[in-house]
Amino acid sequence: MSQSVHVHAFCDLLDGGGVVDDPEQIATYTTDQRQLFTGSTFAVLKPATTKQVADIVRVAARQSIGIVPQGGNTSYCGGATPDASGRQIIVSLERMDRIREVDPVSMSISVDAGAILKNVQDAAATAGLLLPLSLGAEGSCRIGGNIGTNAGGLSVVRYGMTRDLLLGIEAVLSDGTVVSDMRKLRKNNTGYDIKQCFVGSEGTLGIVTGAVLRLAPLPIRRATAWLKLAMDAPLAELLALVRRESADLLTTFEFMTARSIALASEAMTNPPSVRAGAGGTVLAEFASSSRHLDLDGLMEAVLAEAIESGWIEDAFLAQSGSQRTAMWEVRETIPEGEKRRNGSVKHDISVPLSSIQRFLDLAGSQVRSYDADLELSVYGHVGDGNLHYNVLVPPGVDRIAFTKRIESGLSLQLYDTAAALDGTFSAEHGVGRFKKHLLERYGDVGRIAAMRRIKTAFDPADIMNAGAMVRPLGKGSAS
Ligand code: FAD
Ligand code: 2HG
Ligand code: ZN
Repeated sequence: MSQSVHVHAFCDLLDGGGVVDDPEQIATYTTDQRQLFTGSTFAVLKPATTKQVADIVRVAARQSIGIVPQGGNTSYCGGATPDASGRQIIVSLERMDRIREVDPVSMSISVDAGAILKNVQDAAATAGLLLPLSLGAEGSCRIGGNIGTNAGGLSVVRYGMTRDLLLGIEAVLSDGTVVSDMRKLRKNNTGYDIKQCFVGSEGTLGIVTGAVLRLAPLPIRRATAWLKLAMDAPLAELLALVRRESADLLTTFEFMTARSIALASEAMTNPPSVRAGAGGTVLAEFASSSRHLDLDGLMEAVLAEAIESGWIEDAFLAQSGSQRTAMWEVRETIPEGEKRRNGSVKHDISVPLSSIQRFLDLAGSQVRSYDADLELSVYGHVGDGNLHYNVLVPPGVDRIAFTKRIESGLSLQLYDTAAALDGTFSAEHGVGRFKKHLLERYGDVGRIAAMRRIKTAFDPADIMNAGAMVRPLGKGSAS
């Protein structure tokens, strides 16, 4: 069947604006966030209802057309990008962006999967509640994509990943069946927890169309501090001290090296004058919904103890909202700083907290012996054992060729080190198309077999995001 016949079949299902087949408009959807790969498609479909999603899936399945679900296209592993065959359509959820309900008593929010994360945060805040999922891309990523990648971000140390916030789901399976489980229940032991199958599934099992998310009391007080670390400060011990002595009011514990801070500062119009210590910096924040807690006093006491222990050289407590914003801006501008310099080869690793220091030591030696001229930007959510151990692409060098060279050499050494320390090659960014070989290299054989069985059960014909993460049984190797 010709492509124009396919397009007509979808036009019959969707109203005007629901089918994009103009090549120029399509182009904005077919390149991945890091601009490492451009795929091909004959149409981007933008359903407005769950029924339209189900209709699309039925037509696509009948005609053996693959589907790539897309949210904000901010993910880092190429999972939202179609392959080069031209036989996959993109289903963008961007028109399904309604906040369906905020329930302040149950402390939950029900949304369409295409809702932008920031809009969901704002809707919760209007009701005096917090959606405790926060990441640099929150102005453009969408809830379906957050579920698809099990997004982490900046407050996982207190509230967990997307997985921990998901109460209910609505999703369309590969034959058009709608799973309707938009429940607010904290407790519901009535069989397999189907919603969790979709978390981190990267569009390979079905299309998420709605979600119910857990909310928390909205913090009204925060204490934000910039900790200048002493050389070789023991990060895990420092974190344990801060958590214990703050009665676990810690919401953020972000590590940044001086190089990452300098990159962010170069990209900022008004960079703050704060500097890193000899061992880097930790941005730590306490948050509380109570008017009765003196968070600044608590932070000062904790910092004094950390200075006493010799783990930090000095610390600054933000004295105003604008000082706090400036500290946060440094952290959140690091990815942009890397991009402006010519990008980075990203290593989103995590190891058990007890091995963070060991990873930093071993990885540092590996980089030095691989090429002493390489520059690093190392930072991340160290409170969760997650580091962005990024190798900077030298200015003037071909970014894609450099990325390929590093990824086929040094990257594997770094991932081997993470694996030897019982860690992972992808802490929060997923597998997508770019890290499939790593799943095969490091994944437990039994776990991959179980993943393939799940994929086969949900999507035997491999309609849903074929080529990303994992294949069904009977379709060659795991990926
Ligand atoms: P997309 O990129 O559109 O899709 C991601 C995957 O989910 C794809 O496989 C896609 O097929 C699938 N998918 C999308 N929508 C659906 C759906 N409705 N149903 C089923 N599958 C679907 N990530 C973090 O975890 N932590 C961070 O701190 C973080 N910071 C970032 C900072 C910046 C500046 C940028 C650019 C990215 C950052 N990311 C971070 C990565 C990215 O924002 C997250 O992975 C995010 O969850 C992706 O959401 P999205 O809507 O853009 O998804
Ligand atoms: C962050 O923590 C994101 O800012 C981006 O996960 C990480 O760009 C990166 O390497
Ligand atoms: Zn991150």
